[in-house]
Amino acid sequence: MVDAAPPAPESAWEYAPAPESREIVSIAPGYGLFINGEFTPAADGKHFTTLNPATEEPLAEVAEAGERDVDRAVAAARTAFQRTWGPMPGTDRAKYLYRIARAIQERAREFAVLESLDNGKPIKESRDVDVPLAAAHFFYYAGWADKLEHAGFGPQPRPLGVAGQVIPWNFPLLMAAWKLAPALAAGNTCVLKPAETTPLTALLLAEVIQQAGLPPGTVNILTGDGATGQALVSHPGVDKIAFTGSTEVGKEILRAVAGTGRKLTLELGGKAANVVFDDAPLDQAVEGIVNGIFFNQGHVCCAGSRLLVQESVADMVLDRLKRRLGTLRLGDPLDKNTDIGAINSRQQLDKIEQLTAAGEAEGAQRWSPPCLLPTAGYWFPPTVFSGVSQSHRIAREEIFGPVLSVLTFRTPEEAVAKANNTPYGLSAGVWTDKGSRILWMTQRLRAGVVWANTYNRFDPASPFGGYRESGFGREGGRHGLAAYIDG
Ligand code: TAP
Repeated sequence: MVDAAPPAPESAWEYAPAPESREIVSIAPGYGLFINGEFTPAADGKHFTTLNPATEEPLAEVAEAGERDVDRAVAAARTAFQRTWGPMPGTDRAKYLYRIARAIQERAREFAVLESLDNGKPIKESRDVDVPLAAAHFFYYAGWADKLEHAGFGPQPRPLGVAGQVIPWNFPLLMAAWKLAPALAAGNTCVLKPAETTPLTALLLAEVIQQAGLPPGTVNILTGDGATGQALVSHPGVDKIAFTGSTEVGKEILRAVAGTGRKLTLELGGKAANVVFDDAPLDQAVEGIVNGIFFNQGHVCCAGSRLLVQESVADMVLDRLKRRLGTLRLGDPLDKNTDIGAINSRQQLDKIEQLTAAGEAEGAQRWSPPCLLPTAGYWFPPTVFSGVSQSHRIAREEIFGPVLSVLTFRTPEEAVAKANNTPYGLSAGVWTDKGSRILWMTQRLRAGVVWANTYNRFDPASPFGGYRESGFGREGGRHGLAAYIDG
């Protein structure tokens, strides 16, 4: 009898480095604000540095907009609304939006590399998710621009005017597309404030907007920090405010806007339950759990950060999950084989470290696969907490990092009660073989989106948004237009 061949040494299975080239992107040493179709320095000359979070290498100096810049941008948007973009027929607005969509596709590699450099996310995600979805969003809303009277808002839907839009750092280009495309399709003009740590793809989008020949002032992009965002949302010349970010800041904005008659939509945080029943296809469910919480380092508002697994299969699911996590590759975001990239900022890393320390202190069991963290930059290993109870902070608070809290349940009623035991209500997942159980669960889960036997699926035609502390209003689909139409 011949002995079976010995298993290959582990090193034989290591992937060779497969770095995407940076050459496609030329980052300027400094960037101005994009106001009235031109790049211009901040009125008071202030600027800040944007870093590569994977290496802490400075990438560029970026202008920091103050109140005078907000005034200038809002005035430019008002003029464009009154004179060019607002009165323009929808068929013409559509042509500009199609141009933007095509230019994003043509420059897709450039956008993807720049996004990974500035944000820290793996290139395979920026290349296969962020950039194609951003282009798809512009294509989708370009299609609506000349059909608004058939969208269910009456025979002559009217835009609101100037939209002030503030976005976070987790999907910088995609969040810009979610905000700009429906607003422009409906005939509004925009002033957009990207997050302080990820301004570069919004500035590249400004170049695309110039390239597409949009009338000056239609889109204005103001880089800056929280104070810039605050100046924008409290500016009296803004008719509509659209904010995506933390619940804490969303509440502040809600208080500031109350009583002003200005329209507001808030897309805020989440603490989603991903519910796995014992009849689920477990290998598929494990992939869904991994995608649910480790995609984009867990910096996802709808991340499945609470795994609720039926007690009878909990050990088996946890074993398979750990085995799968052992195969994830953490490291250089520009490497095409990387699954887990860098944490976006020192501040976010501190928050993740603080909350995971609280998890251990409160008695949950922490586990991470063996995983070497790079010495420079901001990194956190994929982490699973088992033995979590509902009162633990890691089961209640949004961590916004690659950290999964595992809880168990025995009956569907208990699963629903635990899943809904959160102030948030953005998303949820259900894994089961039975269609009837999926319907039963989706009717009871208080979440804006419920995925069944899948997770983190996005489509521009599908509305997305939350309940309760996850905010209000919908982005995507026909519903996404409603936020930018008067009435
Ligand atoms: P925030 O700190 O709230 O920041 C979001 C944006 O608001 C940034 O551009 C920020 O500027 C700006 N900002 C800060 N303070 C402000 C103020 N007082 N007034 C106006 N703007 C202000 O959130 P974040 O940490 O960047 O993002 C993570 C959060 O966003 C998570 O809670 C996540 O769940 C949520 N999120 C939700 C969704 C949806 S669709 N629901 C999608 C993505 C993310 P700076 O960058 O300069 O601080």
